[in-house]
Amino acid sequence: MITTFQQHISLKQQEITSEDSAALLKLMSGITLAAKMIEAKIRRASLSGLVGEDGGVNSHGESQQKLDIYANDALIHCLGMHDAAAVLISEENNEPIISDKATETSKYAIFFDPLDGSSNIDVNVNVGTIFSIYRIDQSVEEIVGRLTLHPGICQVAAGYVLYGPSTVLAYTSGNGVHLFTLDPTIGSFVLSGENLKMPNRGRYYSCNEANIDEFPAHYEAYLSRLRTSDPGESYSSRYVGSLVADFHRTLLRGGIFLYPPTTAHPEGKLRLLYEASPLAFIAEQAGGMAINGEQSILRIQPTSVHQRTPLVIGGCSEVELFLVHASQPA
Ligand code: AHM
Ligand code: MG
Repeated sequence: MITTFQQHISLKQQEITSEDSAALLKLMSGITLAAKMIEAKIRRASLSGLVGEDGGVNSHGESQQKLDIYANDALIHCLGMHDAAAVLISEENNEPIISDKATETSKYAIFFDPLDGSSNIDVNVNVGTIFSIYRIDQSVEEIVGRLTLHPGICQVAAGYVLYGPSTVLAYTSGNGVHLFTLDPTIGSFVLSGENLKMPNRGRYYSCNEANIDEFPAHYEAYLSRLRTSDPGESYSSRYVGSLVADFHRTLLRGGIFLYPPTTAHPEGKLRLLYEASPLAFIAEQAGGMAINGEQSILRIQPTSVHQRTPLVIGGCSEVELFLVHASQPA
């Protein structure tokens, strides 16, 4: 018989504190409902006028697609239906949003990238939703003053939804990584993989090599070594340009994904709190590693909600090999 996502979280309740488990059930029910709404809109986007830009810009000055706006509204609505969320932090909003139903007992901050992979939205290529949940110890008034940020190691749960040929949800609350596939015939995310393990080594490296002249020298040298690996250990490249899709392949097949600093983005392009950290939590729970080129992503103390970071993530041996090459003179 099947196990749904909600059943799986309930069954795992004894592994986390009861307070966290009750709140996580509410939060995850909000996220899965929003994911199903987003999934349905993506499937029909080109038939219902939901393609193209909306005309607005997001917190990074990037133009917003209509589906970015829809996905953001869906998540804010669905996460705001319960009192578990105190504050919502989205890529699409400059400032943290106090949840509609927040009370003094609301103890969670949810960071999310509503629809990751903007350049792929209009061309029917995989996109995703990334989320990260923290327990916070601030009143609503204090949050309005300034939300206290914690390193990724403090995440209570994290995951992503990948809208691909099938829609899958990967999730961790610190007890392994579990995978659920949306069964459209019953409208539920159904367990399709438990305790996933990222292969230590893989055959693929994944990065936007069009930017290679802008990468720091040690990234160039490392990529050059991958390209000239011995036969039998040689790599192929794969790059979708949607972080969720590139990471999902890396989780299942192994290998390494890199988004180095570039001239255009000297701090890296990806966002620490709602892109790199949740995927780092998943990677580490699956036996992989994630660094900013030097230190563990999960140990970085954030200084702002939309902070960017370089990202090197993948199988343990792959990331360790990167570190060895990075420490050698070019
Ligand atoms: P987005 O959140 O606006 O979609 O930007 C993040 C995306 C990632 O999904 C992907 O890894 C990266 O940007 C691709 O960037 P580039 O086109 O520079 O390779
Ligand atoms: Mg993104």
